Amino acid sequence: STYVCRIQIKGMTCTSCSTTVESALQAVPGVQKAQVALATEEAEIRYDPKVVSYNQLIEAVEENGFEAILIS
Ligand code: 9UX
Repeated sequence: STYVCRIQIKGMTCTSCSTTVESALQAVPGVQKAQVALATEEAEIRYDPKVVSYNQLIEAVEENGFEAILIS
């Protein structure tokens, strides 16, 4: 199955930041697709909720030094 969630990410200041976060999210088992937009400070993530929870997605962002807030 697939859920889609959006996360607000604080602290990204360059495209290297957003690429780091995007790669980290894509590396989490259960994530099918992750797109991070620097301009809007948002990530859109498609994931299998049987494999990964959105709390784990937030942890993956915060492990890289950014603040993550679930928005939908
Ligand atoms: Mo860009 Mo982000 O030089 O922590 S990688 S500011």
